[in-house]
Formats: sequence, C-alpha cells, structure tokens
Amino acid sequence: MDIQWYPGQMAKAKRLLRENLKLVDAVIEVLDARIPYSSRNPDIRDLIERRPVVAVLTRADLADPEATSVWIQALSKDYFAAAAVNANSGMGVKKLLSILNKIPQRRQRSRRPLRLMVVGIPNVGKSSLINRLLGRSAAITGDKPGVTKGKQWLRLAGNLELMDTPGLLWPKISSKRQAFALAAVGAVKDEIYDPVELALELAAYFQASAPKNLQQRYKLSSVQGEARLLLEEIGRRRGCLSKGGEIDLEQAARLFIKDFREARLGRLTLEQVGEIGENNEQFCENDGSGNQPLP
Ligand SMILES: Nc1nc2c(ncn2[C@@H]2O[C@H](COP(=O)(O)OP(=O)(O)OP(=O)(O)O)[C@@H](O)[C@H]2O)c(=O)[nH]1
Ligand SMILES: [Mg+2]
Repeated sequence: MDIQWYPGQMAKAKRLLRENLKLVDAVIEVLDARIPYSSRNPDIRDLIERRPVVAVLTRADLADPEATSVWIQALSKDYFAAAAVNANSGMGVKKLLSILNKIPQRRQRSRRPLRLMVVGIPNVGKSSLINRLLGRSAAITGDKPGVTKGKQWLRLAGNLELMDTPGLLWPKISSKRQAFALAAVGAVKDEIYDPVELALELAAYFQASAPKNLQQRYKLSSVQGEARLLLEEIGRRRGCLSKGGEIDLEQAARLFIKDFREARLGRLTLEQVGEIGENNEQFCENDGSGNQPLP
C-alpha cells in the first residue's frame, strides 16, 4: 500500500527539532510497542548529535508482553536506556522516571533543570507520556495523528523540563511493509490510505500469524482463504450492511482496523526482534520491493 502525506508539515517538524536540540540534554524517542522497527525514524540519529536517547515503547498494554521484554533488552544495547509504558494508565512511568534521573546534564554543575525533548512518529503517545510524567494533563492529546502542532515546554515539579513536539515521519517510506505497519497503528491520517486495502493486509497478517485470534473474536470456524472473503464474512457477522442489504466492505474494514488498534483481537506485536534485520536502515533499504511477506 502506498502512503502520501504532507512533506511541508514534516519538514517544518524536522526544522523545529533541529533548532531546539541545542537546548536539551537528552531525547526521548517514543516508539509503538507493536511496531518498534517501523516506528523508528531513520533520520533521528543524524539529527540528535551525540545526546543520550532513551527509547520508550508506548502502548505496551496493546502489545505482547513477552515480545516487549525482548524488545526492551535489544533496545537497551542501542539506546542510553529503554522502557515500556502504558501512557494512558501510567504503568511503567515510575521506572522511566528513575531512568531519566540518571541522565547527566550536558553542562556540569548547571543549576537548571534537566531538559528533554520528546520525539516520535505521529499519534504514538508523546503528549500522553508527557502528561503521565507530569502527573497532570497539560499537553493536548487525541486519537488521531497531527494533534500536537508546535513545540510546548512543560515543567515537572522536580528537576525536569520536557519539550513536546509534533509527530515526525520521514519523507520517503520505501518499504510497503513499513507503510502498512504505520497505517495499522494509526500513525498516518485516515484520509491518506484506503481502509479496505489496509484491512486486507491486516487480515492476511492475522491469517498467517494469529488465526486463532480471528476465530475467537468473530466466532469463525475457518479463517483461511482469500482475505477479501474473510473481510466480507466479518462484515456479515458484524452487521456492516449498506442500504441495499449488501455487505459494506469499507465499514467492515474500519471496524476490523479499530478492533486491531484497541487490541480486541488480542495483544499482538507485529514486529519481532531480529526478524527484519540488525538495524532499521537495513530494514528500510532491503525491503522496498513490496514483495516481502508480512511479519
Ligand atoms: N492503549 C494505549 N493508548 C495510548 C497509549 N499512549 C497513547 N495512547 C492513545 O494514543 C492516542 C494518541 O496519543 P497522543 O499522546 O495524542 O499522541 P502524540 O504522539 O502526542 O500524537 P501527535 O501529537 O498527534 O503526534 C490517544 O488516543 C491516547 O489515548 C498507551 O500507552 N496505550
Ligand atoms: Mg502530541
């Protein structure tokens, strides 16, 4: 599936990051626990310039807990530290705070608070995470990408200042698989992709990797065969009908995508450690054919 978005907006977000980086001691890179590979921004490394980066996996409540702990171990080798949280409930935030407190000031003996910039793909939970760290709702959040438009500094009572930033996507997503992963978790605007196409790819993923989850959720005896027929069957069972009584495939697609996003099909991690390549760049370059099987 192809994704088109607004390069102007993203260029602006990138400039904002670059301009403010000199003000901060470290960066928090927020990743989606269900797609840690695909939510990693290949540009960020170049932008960050030798500052410590802490990887935070949000939506750990929606991901497979075992896969998340394997990810934390793997990411800890690559980042200053890594932690998993539920940025809605606050689970894991206390541990994250203790990690943040170990980050050194860039200027020693400086009396100012430690300053952190929070970056990541759109809709991944950056603002929610900041609110949980602060213990109050100070940053605006919302269930769609592009909610945070500019930077916002927020101060924690202790000794921490956090900068919220708009979501960042890189200009060229060469891998269809990565485009699928980003659309599946809601990092790109709904208008930008075809919901039926996304649902069909998601259905194919479930057929291959988690057929039981499909069977249980929609009470189906068999889930194999053409993905389109499966989506139709889901639509039939869930009453997604058009006025003429026919199955409304787009409605079925939206329902199915929503079920996945809210983990009603179970807690699943779409990308496992070591599955795609040792580093994300390799993954981005090698996987541009679009012919690769889904994870
Ligand atoms: N289940 C679950 N939902 C989360 C979590 N973190 C964030 N969300 C939800 O994800 C949506 C996006 O959260 P935001 O904090 O606005 O995300 P953001 O990264 O600031 O988004 P932009 O500013 O649009 O780039 C909201 O509906 C949150 O409730 C999490 O850990 N678990
Ligand atoms: Mg935000």
